[in-house]
Amino acid sequence: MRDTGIAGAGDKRPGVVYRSAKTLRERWREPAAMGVGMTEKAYRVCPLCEATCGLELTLDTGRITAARGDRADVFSRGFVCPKGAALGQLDNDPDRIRRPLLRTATGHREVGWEEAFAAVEAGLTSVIDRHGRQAVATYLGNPNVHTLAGGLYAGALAKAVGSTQVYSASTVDQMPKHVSSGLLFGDPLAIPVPDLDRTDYLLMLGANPVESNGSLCTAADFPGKLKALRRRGGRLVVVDPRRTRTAALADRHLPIRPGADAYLLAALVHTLFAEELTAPGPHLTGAEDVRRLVEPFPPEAVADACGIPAESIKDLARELAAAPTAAVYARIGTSTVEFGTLASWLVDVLNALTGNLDRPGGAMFPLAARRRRGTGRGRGFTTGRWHSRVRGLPEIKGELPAVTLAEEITTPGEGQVRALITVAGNPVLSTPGGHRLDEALTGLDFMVSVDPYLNETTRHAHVVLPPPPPGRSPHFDLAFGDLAIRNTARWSPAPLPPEDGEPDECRILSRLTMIAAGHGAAAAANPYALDDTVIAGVLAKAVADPSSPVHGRDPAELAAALHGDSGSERQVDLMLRLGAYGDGFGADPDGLTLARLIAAPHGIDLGPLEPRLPEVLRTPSGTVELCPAPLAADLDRLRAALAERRDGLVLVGRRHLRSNNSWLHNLPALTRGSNRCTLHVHPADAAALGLADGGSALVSSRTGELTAPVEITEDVMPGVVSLPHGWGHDRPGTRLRTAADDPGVNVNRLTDPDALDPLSGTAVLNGVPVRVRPAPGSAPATVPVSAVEAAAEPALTSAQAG
Ligand SMILES: Nc1nc2c(c(=O)[nH]1)N[C@H]1C(S)=C(S)[C@@H](COP(=O)(O)OP(=O)(O)OC[C@H]3O[C@@H](n4cnc5c(=O)[nH]c(N)nc54)[C@H](O)[C@@H]3O)O[C@H]1N2
Ligand SMILES: Nc1nc2c(c(=O)[nH]1)N[C@H]1C(S)=C(S)[C@@H](COP(=O)(O)OP(=O)(O)OC[C@H]3O[C@@H](n4cnc5c(=O)[nH]c(N)nc54)[C@H](O)[C@@H]3O)O[C@H]1N2
Ligand code: SF4
Ligand SMILES: [Mo]
Repeated sequence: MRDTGIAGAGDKRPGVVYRSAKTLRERWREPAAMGVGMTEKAYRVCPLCEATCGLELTLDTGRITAARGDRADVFSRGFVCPKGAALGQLDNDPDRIRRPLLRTATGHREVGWEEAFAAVEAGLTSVIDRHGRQAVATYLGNPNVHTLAGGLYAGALAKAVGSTQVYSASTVDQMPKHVSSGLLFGDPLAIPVPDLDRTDYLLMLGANPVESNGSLCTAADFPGKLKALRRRGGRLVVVDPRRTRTAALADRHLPIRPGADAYLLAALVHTLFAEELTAPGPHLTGAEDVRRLVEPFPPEAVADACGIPAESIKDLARELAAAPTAAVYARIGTSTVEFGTLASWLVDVLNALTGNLDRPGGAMFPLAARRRRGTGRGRGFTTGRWHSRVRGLPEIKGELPAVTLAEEITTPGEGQVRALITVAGNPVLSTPGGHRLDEALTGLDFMVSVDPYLNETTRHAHVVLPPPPPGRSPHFDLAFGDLAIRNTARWSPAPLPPEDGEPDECRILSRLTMIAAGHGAAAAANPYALDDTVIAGVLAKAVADPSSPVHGRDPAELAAALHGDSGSERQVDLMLRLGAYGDGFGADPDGLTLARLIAAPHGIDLGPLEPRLPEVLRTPSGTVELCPAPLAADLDRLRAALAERRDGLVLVGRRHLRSNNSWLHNLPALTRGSNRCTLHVHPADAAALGLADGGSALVSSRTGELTAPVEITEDVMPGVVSLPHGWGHDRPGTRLRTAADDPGVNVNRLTDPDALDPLSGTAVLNGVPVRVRPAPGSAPATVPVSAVEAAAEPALTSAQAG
């Protein structure tokens, strides 16, 4: 057994009271005692997107029968979208897996939990014994940031496996922002967010929060906040190749050639310097170096690449500098591109140079309830501590790029991946070359997935461990407090009790972690051994830290004082009590504890964002290091690319309010109307290519091809076509009956696993060169798709009003 530092079975900590399952259950009304028609209300934060709306759930006979916005919620004040309103349908989806599945020659069959965990132990042990730990890869999908279990245990699981083969959805998403923040501020998690409620000017690039409800900027009712900004006389400028619903709300929409944001942003910085419009705040070094580095990017030099006139770029820079307060905010469309890290960095360079970094109305650092204030200095941030085996790609934040997973499985040799653990991920649909990964997964010796659906990825798993639905899971946002535009804290108890014998996801992941660490299934004897080890580790550090409110105290006594029926609850209590607003175990008797949060079902408001410089920094210099060497060097690549001709057709993505990546297509409430996997084409391109609205197009790229229905629309700029991701639900062996009715196609057949932003390992999902022509035999439709949709569109107003 490898020493992972995780306590063994039966190793209960002195002084900790382990309550029985019976006491746990007593916290809910016995479902049998609740007659039909007798309803109850419960409050739970929605786990479906980053907006983290508080929901008011109606419970009837042990089920969620309705969900609406909780008007008393301190953060979301009643906002809800159609996805949150469908939470009951998600909980009750008949296709949701309720018992563990074991793969057999004829398909998956249900087994008990003990048998499933024993199969996991046997499968992992067999691979590790034969090929070593390096042969086991872990892929952590997006919902891990939306579950308490993911936040508490997913990282521990990957560590316990003891392999560098760790992957996550971050490298098809926000990794460029982590790298840029790591280099600028010394902390990859220190991400400034636009102070939406107070800003006078918002420049938004590559984001469509009216559909996505916002990302790396947690704000419930993002659309309402954009409208409020304009009502109070502020301005909104949206940069996007598509005229999105967000762009429609803006004062100005600037269509940009996909992938060109780094040029635009560099030219804005150039203009600020050229016209002496900079006004940087304190705690900042490197501004002069930035001035020198952006010299090759005057607006005139980049206008063609961006498709935006030089004069418009200059005007934009002047407006930004003149606004009393302003924030630049950018998301997916600037992140999953060739120059994603450069663009992410230049966004904050603009915020800093205009004096808007860390001031009210600008771009500010949230202070989550679980965080402590920092010291203002640290070791900084590095990448490339190790490299991927096949392609030699650098490690970033402990991970390898998701684009390389398939070849790590299929390429023979020392260290070849033979086993895979997936938690809350569907990389077959969500990563470039997903069809190759689909094929690669068939060659694994062992695969286990923690997931409630048998989908395109999990259908390959030898064991599927299904977590209970949101209605039966407690919730605390461990991730989004760091990104929220207002500091709040909310604890959601599980609205409904677990089904008999069903472990919650915290138990599933902690047990998987123990098994991966080599403790064997016997570790189940003490379900909270992992929590106790984590708690003991945190307390040992805290009591030794002179700046901690518990400095010098007895860790065993502190552990015994923690509140909670489960290890996960005690971990949250610990974070809250040691956090910036915490009671410090008595040091501040009015401070935050889990017990206080439980007593406040609509949450506790901790106030608007406050300036945090320099305390938030962890750079060696103790300043915002505006011009980090890796970014300075990458500007050469940007300059070289400026000389390239780029006039072919390119593909971008899009999101729909009623989708959520790959996994909500099975809910009837969300899949009607305009939520369809169609190829958006501008009328001029359609005419040139001979495409008809409602007909089919054959779309091909360097790596694959597919056929998709055509939707002609002026909402996409000429030269650009758009397909949403997360579709392609036509694979055998899945159990997604509603989704299979209208499966769509997997756009990630077209995206290229070889194309990535080198600084962050992030895939290029936008600006993908494609060829498009009418599909052979495609008969042009007589009725335009848009007309069919207008007729079928369900009314959303009641669900959205909250
Ligand atoms: N072409 C293209 N590709 C993209 C994108 C794009 O814009 N364009 N966007 C990218 C982005 S931003 C992201 S985040 C990724 C997402 O990539 P992934 O995270 O790989 O995929 P998801 O579709 O989010 O899959 C989520 C999985 O979690 C499961 N799940 C849901 N709830 C729970 C739960 O409570 N517990 C557990 N254990 N599992 C749960 C679902 O059943 C599903 O299998 O896709 C990326 N892929
Ligand atoms: N309804 C819904 N909500 C979601 C999700 C979902 O799938 N559906 N997914 C969630 C996840 S995991 C995430 S990460 C967030 C993402 O949240 P957002 O970043 O807001 O995502 P999108 O709505 O895809 O908006 C990206 C925009 O970038 C534009 N774009 C594409 N290429 C470029 C480019 O080169 N430059 C510029 N300037 N723009 C470009 C696209 O046209 C699109 O409008 O949404 C989350 N919320
Ligand atoms: S915007 Fe919708 S999906 Fe997102 S948290 Fe709110 S209700 Fe849930
Ligand atoms: Mo994402």
